[in-house]
Amino acid sequence: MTDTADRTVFRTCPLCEATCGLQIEIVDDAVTRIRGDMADVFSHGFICPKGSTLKQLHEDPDRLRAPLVRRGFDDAGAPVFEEVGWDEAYRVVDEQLRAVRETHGNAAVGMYLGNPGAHVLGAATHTRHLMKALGGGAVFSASTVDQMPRHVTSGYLYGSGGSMPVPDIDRTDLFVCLGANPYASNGSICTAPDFPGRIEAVQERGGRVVVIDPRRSRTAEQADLHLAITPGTDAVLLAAIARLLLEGGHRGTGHVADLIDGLESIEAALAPFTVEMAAPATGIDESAIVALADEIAAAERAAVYGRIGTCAVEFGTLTTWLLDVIAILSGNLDSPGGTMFPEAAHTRVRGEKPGRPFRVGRWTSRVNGRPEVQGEFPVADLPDEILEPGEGQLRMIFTVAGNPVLSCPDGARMDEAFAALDAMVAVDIYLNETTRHASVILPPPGSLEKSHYDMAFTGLSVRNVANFSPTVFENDAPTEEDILASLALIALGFGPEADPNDLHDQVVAGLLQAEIETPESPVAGRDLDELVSMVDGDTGSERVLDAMLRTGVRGDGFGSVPDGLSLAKLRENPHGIDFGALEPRLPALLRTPGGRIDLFAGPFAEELSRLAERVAEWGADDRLLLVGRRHLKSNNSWMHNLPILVKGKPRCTLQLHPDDAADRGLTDGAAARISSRVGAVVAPVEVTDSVRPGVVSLPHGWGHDLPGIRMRVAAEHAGVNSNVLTDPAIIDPLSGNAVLNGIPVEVAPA
Ligand SMILES: Nc1nc2c(c(=O)[nH]1)N[C@H]1C(S)=C(S)[C@@H](COP(=O)(O)OP(=O)(O)OC[C@H]3O[C@@H](n4cnc5c(=O)[nH]c(N)nc54)[C@H](O)[C@@H]3O)O[C@H]1N2
Ligand SMILES: Nc1nc2c(c(=O)[nH]1)N[C@H]1C(S)=C(S)[C@@H](COP(=O)(O)OP(=O)(O)OC[C@H]3O[C@@H](n4cnc5c(=O)[nH]c(N)nc54)[C@H](O)[C@@H]3O)O[C@H]1N2
Ligand code: SF4
Ligand SMILES: [Mo]
Repeated sequence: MTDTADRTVFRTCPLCEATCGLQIEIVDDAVTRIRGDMADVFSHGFICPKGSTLKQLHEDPDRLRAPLVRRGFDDAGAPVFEEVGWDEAYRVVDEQLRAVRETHGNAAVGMYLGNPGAHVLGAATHTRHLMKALGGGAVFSASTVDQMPRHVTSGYLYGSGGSMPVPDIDRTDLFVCLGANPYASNGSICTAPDFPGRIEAVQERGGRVVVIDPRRSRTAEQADLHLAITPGTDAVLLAAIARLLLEGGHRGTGHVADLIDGLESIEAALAPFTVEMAAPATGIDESAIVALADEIAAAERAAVYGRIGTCAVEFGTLTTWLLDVIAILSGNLDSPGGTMFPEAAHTRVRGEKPGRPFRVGRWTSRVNGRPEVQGEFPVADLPDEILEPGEGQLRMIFTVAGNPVLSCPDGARMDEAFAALDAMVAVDIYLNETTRHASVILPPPGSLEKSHYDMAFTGLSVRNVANFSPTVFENDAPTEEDILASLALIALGFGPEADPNDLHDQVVAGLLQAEIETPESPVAGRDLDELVSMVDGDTGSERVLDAMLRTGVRGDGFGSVPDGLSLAKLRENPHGIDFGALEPRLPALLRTPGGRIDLFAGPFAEELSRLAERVAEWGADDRLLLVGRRHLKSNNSWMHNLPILVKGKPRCTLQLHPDDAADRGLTDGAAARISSRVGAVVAPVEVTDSVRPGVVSLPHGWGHDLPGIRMRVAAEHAGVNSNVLTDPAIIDPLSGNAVLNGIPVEVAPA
């Protein structure tokens, strides 16, 4: 603490998946300084330029602090909002929900859940209760513009969509990174604060880093080898590598090899994917493909990792499956330095237990007949579900921490759809491109006004760690979970005045009762009232967290496990607790019916055939292929209102290779019209050889020029919405994930 600070607090940054520890100094109830917490057990002082902006976010005059209710539209058609008290806001929600349900039924009320929901404790503990209370309507989330292929692959292979292997970056000798740029994103489905430092450490200890990306990203610049792949073709590359591994006699090693079924079919399924076929399809030389396969086979420990560029593509699930197949064949799954399964402290204690077969399509979507996946429909279909008339048409949507108008496919039609709703409730901190369509906006407290524990990312982390961040600035407004609980109680018919604490109490009791009834649980057979009376926490979600931690794999079992974990113990350790490097978890983790890993539990053989057929079509289209990119100072669509993050050169530019620019008569800075099957935008050109010829790149999350938003800084740095170009008709059929990369576009002078 500098001598002038009144107090210094430590907390985990909630903005991205890296979970960096922050040291925050406060004078007179204002943040004076934020820097990396040198004592944080995981991040050791690392911080990116966004970490310190929790101060600016907290102080942002545009951040909503009171509910807004729409009272009509002005002459220009922009919504007119009135600031109201919470009682009035809940009363309006109750009235509107009743009206929609009475006229159109429960199925007319849907939900969209956005990304920050995974970064907010109250949303992690309570969103599902709102979902259950709304009961019936279609659910959509940012998962189908992101990682749904990972869930589906894990569901088929390991019996649970939540069992996701992460690269053991700190112990690997070979890090192969496909379609991810951790120097900008700081990592995803791999929580590793200071990811760049961890990559450089691989090289410092004599290991190698290979990046496969159509762009020479910052991560690619750092790599020992960069292979500029044709967008959307990673599945072909990986299939060829898997085929080469099989040819070389690699069929897995150790405890995992003994668990694998389906090896006898895989050779035939991969037969079409010869190196000769893969090279022209991927744009990578035959010799480079063979060398990469050899390198993976020869490495003592190799971690082959893929992210957005491998998920948000037409063969996203197949690509993700192939990543795991390669890990299995090369003996790197569940093995130190390979890809491993983290174990969050709040994980339930259940022992080895076979499960039911993973299934999708238990119900299908109304308009396009798409299968449900993990209880959701593809968000690419959301506009159809709102705009197409008929029984079950969506008339009301609840959004929690989402901005689909900018973040999801066919942005223009998404916007049109939200405008067509009878009612919409947004739990959100800004009046933005999506929430401007809300009839009621309910703002949760800001990041420094709520406590924090990473429910999602402790389960995706390269070390097993836990940390808790108490609220920095107390206030009387409802917490995120209070809002979700109040909405759930309204949806259940208890009315707008119901006490959210009643729901919190029920959630805690329900969770503990399930533990009491589970023989393996550390609290099996205990008395419910006794346990409930012992639960600690100042808020609803803190109480749920304490109950989960104490009954979790490292828990104190409410007194039965000496030195075990609890919320109180996390409070005593403000820099976090490190439980060490990841440990092998197979077969105990498996929830497949036979307790084994069946490579063909899902329709992967059929999908390989479909891929082989599609490869023949590629190349016939000579349009440019659009991919995205992230910048360290952005966070999807919602942090462009902070001056410190948007100052400098405009970043929403179309990157175009010099050859492609010359062909089209485009020069640096010129305005280009980019058009796809579904839409067109105009953006300034940035001529650069960092993109492969034939590939153009435009970042997402921009387009803040829509009328009626209350984000004054963002509006001055509007940029264009790249998702106006995203075609909702093409999705990854196995997961419903949108295709955000490799979109065919025409580019011409504007
Ligand atoms: N600064 C910042 N950090 C973020 C975010 C942010 O918006 N800004 N968003 C967060 C979120 S929600 C997520 S999910 C993560 C995402 O984390 P990452 O996946 O690391 O995100 P990107 O930086 O978009 O990297 C994707 C890379 O894939 C490449 N690519 C595109 N198409 C293909 C392809 O077909 N094949 C291959 N091999 N590569 C391809 C792109 O050129 C790009 O470099 O980042 C998180 N962190
Ligand atoms: N073309 C293209 N499109 C993409 C991607 C891409 O790579 N390319 N990436 C995709 C990915 S990986 C993702 S995850 C999605 C993200 O999709 P979304 O989650 O729908 O979009 P965000 O831009 O993250 O918007 C987050 C919203 O949450 C609000 N918010 C912020 N903090 C809080 C909070 O504490 N509580 C609440 N209740 N609300 C809060 C913000 O105001 C904003 O409205 O975008 C996807 N879109
Ligand atoms: S890397 Fe992510 S978690 Fe770390 S300071 Fe930056 S935004 Fe926060
Ligand atoms: Mo994401």
